[in-house]
Amino acid sequence: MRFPNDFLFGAATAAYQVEGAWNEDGKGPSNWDVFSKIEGKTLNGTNGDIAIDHYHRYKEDIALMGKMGLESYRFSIAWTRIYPDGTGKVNQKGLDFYNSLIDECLEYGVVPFVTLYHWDMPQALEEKGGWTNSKTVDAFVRFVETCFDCFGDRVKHWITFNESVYFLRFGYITGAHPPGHQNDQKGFFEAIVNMHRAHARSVIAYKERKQYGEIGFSHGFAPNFALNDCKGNKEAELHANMFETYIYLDPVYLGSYPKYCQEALERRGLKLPYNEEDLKLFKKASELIDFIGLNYYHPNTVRKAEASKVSIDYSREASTGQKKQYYYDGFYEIVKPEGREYTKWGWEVSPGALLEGMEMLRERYGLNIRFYITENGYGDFDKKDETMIDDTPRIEFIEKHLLALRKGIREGMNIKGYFAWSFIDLLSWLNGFEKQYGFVYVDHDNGLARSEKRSFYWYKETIEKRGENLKEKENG
Ligand code: BGP
Repeated sequence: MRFPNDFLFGAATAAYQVEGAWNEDGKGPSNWDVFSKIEGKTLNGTNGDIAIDHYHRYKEDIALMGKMGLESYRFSIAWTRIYPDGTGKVNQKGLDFYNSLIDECLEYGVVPFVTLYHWDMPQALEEKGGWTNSKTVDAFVRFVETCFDCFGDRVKHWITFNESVYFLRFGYITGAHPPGHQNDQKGFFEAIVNMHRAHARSVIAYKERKQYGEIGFSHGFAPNFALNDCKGNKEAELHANMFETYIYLDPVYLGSYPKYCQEALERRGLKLPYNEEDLKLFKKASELIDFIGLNYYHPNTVRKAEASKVSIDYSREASTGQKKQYYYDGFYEIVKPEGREYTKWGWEVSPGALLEGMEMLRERYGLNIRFYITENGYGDFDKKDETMIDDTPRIEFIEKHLLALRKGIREGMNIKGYFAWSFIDLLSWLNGFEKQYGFVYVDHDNGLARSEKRSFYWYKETIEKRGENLKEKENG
């Protein structure tokens, strides 16, 4: 079976991870520009000041996309290029940059798929409380309206937020992301509600413009499965899915927070600080939203934790999955059963769990809900040698996941596209330049020179043949 003709084969990046030029052409400092320079926060003190210099080399990079026949490029817009300090005047040079990046994509027939918030917020707003401050919501809405007005004639696919589950948990609980708060539970729940307000207002603002494109929300989707059927572990599974997925997606797709979460929070003297007006807003936006974006790398296996043993691990390694993780309320822990396949960073490889997880979402949000896989990929240590980099493990990983999606489509799932993370090697937020995902290698010892890896040609062929080349191995 070929993938349907309207299924998009894409690849993704995010502004902070590729652009560099952190203080050029009027760009303001972002929270990540500041946070990454705090000692110990990132691997070997790596930061995005230069990243892979996509800001200056985007034409070369998009030409490579053209050479590959890539159908869609998912990238994010740095808020700080458009509004350097979050409020105040728009920066024309920022608009110019994205206008020309979008035009360049279209020149090569590459469909732009734009993320509005991929974690880099103006530092000036972060200093005033970031997502805990309702003024950030107003500033964000102004930013996205500017993007719709300036780019919406050519951009027809939008994502409001990337992985709120991670930037909020790491930002307010583990401290691994900005603003670096540790166990700030009040701030955490305020930030969740403000993020949902910003999302809902953005969706409504987009639809009011009648630009006839689609808009969605990308979730960092790690579906949780109980270690076994014992009652406590099943409770852990439910709790984990509620607090890692449904608390983020229910307001977006159903217009309200899960009752389960509200009751669990009340028992701990906490609450989600929303009101009736918010619910009306969420409901309206939930009726307008077009798709769910899933960033899927791995599932989690969970078991009930022994509350007495639980403590939050604030280390960078815990946030990257390299160390054991406890959920911060002490309810469950993530375990890594033996005999399964894991990446070098301890992420379980399981295309089947993606489909199972998508079934869970269809049950909750509707069988015909439209999906895009907005990220999926394989992090590895790719080392340059004399010849082309042979990244066969990456090819195998992506192939398995595409086969699972094809099965899902055959069984009636409404899946409209797949974005490999990442098009090109880039900066990992916490893992520096060591953990690479790209089809294109970037040589940091040779002026950031680009070269294609074996996976580049494999993906090219997959796109050309619309997945028919994957057929033989489907049952193997
Ligand atoms: C997702 C982010 C991406 C990217 C990816 C890989 O959570 O949306 O921006 O970083 O994960 O993560 P890592 O580099 O930590 O392996």
